[in-house]
Amino acid sequence: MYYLKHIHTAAAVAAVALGAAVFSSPSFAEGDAVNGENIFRKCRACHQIGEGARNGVGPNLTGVVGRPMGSFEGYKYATGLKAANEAGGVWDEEMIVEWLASPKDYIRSFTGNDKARTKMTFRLKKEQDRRDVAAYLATFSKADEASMPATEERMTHGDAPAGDIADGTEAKVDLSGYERVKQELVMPPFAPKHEQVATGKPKIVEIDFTIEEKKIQIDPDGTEIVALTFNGSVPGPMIVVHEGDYVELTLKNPETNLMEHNIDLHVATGALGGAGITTLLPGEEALLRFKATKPGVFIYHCAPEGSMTPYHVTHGMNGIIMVLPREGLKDEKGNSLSYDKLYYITEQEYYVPRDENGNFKSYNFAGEDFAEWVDVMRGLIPSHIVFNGAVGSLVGENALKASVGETVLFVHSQANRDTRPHLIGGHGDYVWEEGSFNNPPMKDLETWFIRGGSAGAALYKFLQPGVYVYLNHNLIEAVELGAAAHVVVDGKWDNSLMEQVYHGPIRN
Ligand code: HEC
Ligand SMILES: [Cu+2]
Repeated sequence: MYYLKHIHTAAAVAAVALGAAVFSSPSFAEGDAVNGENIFRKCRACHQIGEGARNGVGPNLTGVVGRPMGSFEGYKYATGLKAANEAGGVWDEEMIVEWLASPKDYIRSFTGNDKARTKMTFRLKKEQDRRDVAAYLATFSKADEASMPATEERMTHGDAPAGDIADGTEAKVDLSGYERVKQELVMPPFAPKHEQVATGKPKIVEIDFTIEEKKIQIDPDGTEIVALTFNGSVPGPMIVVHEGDYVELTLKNPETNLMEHNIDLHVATGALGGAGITTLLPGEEALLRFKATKPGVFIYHCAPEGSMTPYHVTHGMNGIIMVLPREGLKDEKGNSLSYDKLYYITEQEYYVPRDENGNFKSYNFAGEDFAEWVDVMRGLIPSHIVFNGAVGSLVGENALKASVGETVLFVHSQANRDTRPHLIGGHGDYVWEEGSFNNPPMKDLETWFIRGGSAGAALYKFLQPGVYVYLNHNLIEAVELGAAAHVVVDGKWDNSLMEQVYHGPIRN
């Protein structure tokens, strides 16, 4: 067999050299593994194959020809391949040729279920390409390596068994007394309209999130990534509710997307913060209701499974929900605190892969950078560390604004790494470093610490006009990588706080 394949390959090479006329007939006799290797480059965005291959967006394809469908250990298949597996389906070359024409149609006709779903949306139009790539896959299925041992996969959020959620015996919640309100979400760095002190009884607050996979520019040099976003922005919109409210979050993953997504809200209790019951394939929607029981600022983020979790978070899928105490914010003695403005800053890092010349690479669809991004990510050296999605997103025209005498609440998160906000020329008058409004705020801080995977809040009353820099006081991360914003403050200068008494040549 190996010998024959060799001959075939040599013939193909010769044919190509002769102008490929031989292959223009539509007989599609046999796939050409050499050409198939070329075509497999299109699959590499999502699949690895051969020695040391891991699961990526799609399962490890080593040994897939002759392997039961939907069976690679550690990979979470969608319903279609799971059903095919239970039905005893085993991949052969011919089946893969058909699968690649349209995975969705194939799996629906294979299982006889027109609701069966697959996560693979990619198609190969040309039949010869499909035959060639199937032949290439078959070269990894020699008898002795037909079943490769599964690579060890770490367990994170989305992997855990969603087990005991709702078996139908639990008491129904009585929501009859609750008023419903829809929150009009706004783009960061702004917060939606809200009361600081709640009036009336707890409500049901409806939130609509649509997941968008889209290209965004992340620095002034034109570097782009295919970001993964809640509602199209990095970070996702800020949600604001009060303690005791219910949040009803509708999460949509449109058919036009390529990847699976969900949401884990650190404020929510149970089911992996909601991730366990909101995982959505393209074309699906979920409605999650949870009670906001703890006042504070909390992050939310996407958490699909394994390496996908940090991959999605570092592609933009994170944001903040603020749960205000019903009576509003309080100082350490229980006196009320309020703010004139709220700015919502989410810090996040990117790990953009580089080409052989050291330039940032660009990609065209969600997930295409998966394998390379994960490699950079594992080195723990971000290419960018930014506020609100891009280097310079909060400077110049988009600088934050305030006036002397105004009190501003800065809400800041980092879903993945530690950070240390600092306001150059100002302070944190009241700081809830760990984000919980049930704890008394710390007072008069120079720099505060936001732990990776959390949000914090700092209240400051501006006393002098001018341009303030609000940054991550790891100055390398701020100046070299991007984590800095400007606050432009107008008003009258106060000489009692500071005065330039002299500036000029040295006087003796
Ligand atoms: C954009 C990502 C993506 C691309 C590109 C892609 N696939 Fe897939 N593939 C997937 C995903 C995701 C699955 C798992 C599908 C599921 O669970 O429904 C999958 C499943 C498969 C399976 C079934 C494996 C099994 O264990 O049952 C085969 C075979 C396959 N792909 C072959 C290919 C080939 C060959 C190419 C290139 C021509 C390709 N795929 C391109 C994402 C992709
Ligand atoms: Cu996601």
